Amino acid sequence: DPAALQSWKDQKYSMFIHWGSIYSVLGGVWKGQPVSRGLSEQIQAHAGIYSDTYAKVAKQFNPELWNADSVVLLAKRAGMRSIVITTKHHDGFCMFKTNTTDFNVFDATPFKKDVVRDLSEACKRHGIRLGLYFSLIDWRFPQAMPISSHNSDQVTPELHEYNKKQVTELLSNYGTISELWFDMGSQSIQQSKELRDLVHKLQPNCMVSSRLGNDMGDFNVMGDNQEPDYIIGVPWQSPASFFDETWGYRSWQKRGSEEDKFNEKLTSLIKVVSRGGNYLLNIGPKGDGSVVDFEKNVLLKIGAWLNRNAEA
Ligand code: FUL
Repeated sequence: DPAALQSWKDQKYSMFIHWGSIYSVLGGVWKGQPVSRGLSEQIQAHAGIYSDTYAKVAKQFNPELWNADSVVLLAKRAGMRSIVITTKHHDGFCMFKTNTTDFNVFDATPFKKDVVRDLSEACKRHGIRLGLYFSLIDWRFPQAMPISSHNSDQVTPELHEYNKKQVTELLSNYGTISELWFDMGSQSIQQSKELRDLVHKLQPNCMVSSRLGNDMGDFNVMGDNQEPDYIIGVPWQSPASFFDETWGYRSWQKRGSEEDKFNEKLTSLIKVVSRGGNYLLNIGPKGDGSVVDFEKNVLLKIGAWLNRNAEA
């Protein structure tokens, strides 16, 4: 639908949130040691953690500092027009209440809340759109390929059916969803087509990311932290992390100066938006639900700059 596409393009600048009940609690540390290999949201693969051991960490997840309203207000103050949150990352842990598995934030943590519901309601209250990240890889699923760090496992027929059930829940239970941010798994043409059709059947205006594979997306996602040097014709997006090394919270990340990061990210934002893209800038909240101060401060600086330079 051209109107849906245009309003997606008009967003220009959005917040990405990588938050998981297990990897955000670990924060890039395993057995007291920093895990420097790989992205921290993928610590299970990079530190070689067995599934049952990994799953137990969910018992520690009780984020008393999580406040969906203040996250949404931060996005708004930063000048962002939508939020995309991880509903399920490669570790397979669901940040929503699902009938498909107990490996979810409602059933497997002391928090006992549906994070996607919580955020969707806050988004509605404050009038900002919500999109959902959904990994097509699932290291937890019994018939999936074993855990690997290369991120391109073949999606088995069983996993595909399971993913479809979860996508159906996500597009039925949380109101209007602006984009379904599928992340890479190796899908057959038929699998990609079925997922795309399912999304459009449930929510015709929901935009599908190109990482669904087989050219079935409604918009093109660049590589992580990649910004094209030229103007491209199709709707596109640059997903950006604060630091190349991670999207999920990493407690020992060296962050440097907020001013430098502000300049770097503002430059990227301008470059992407002036070329017609959507800049999707990530935050990685901690396991206790709080937003990292460094990230918050940089976002607020960008928001203040945008306000000062807004068209009259
Ligand atoms: C990648 C994932 O493998 C990363 O963990 C992260 O979610 C990034 C946005 O997309 O493909």
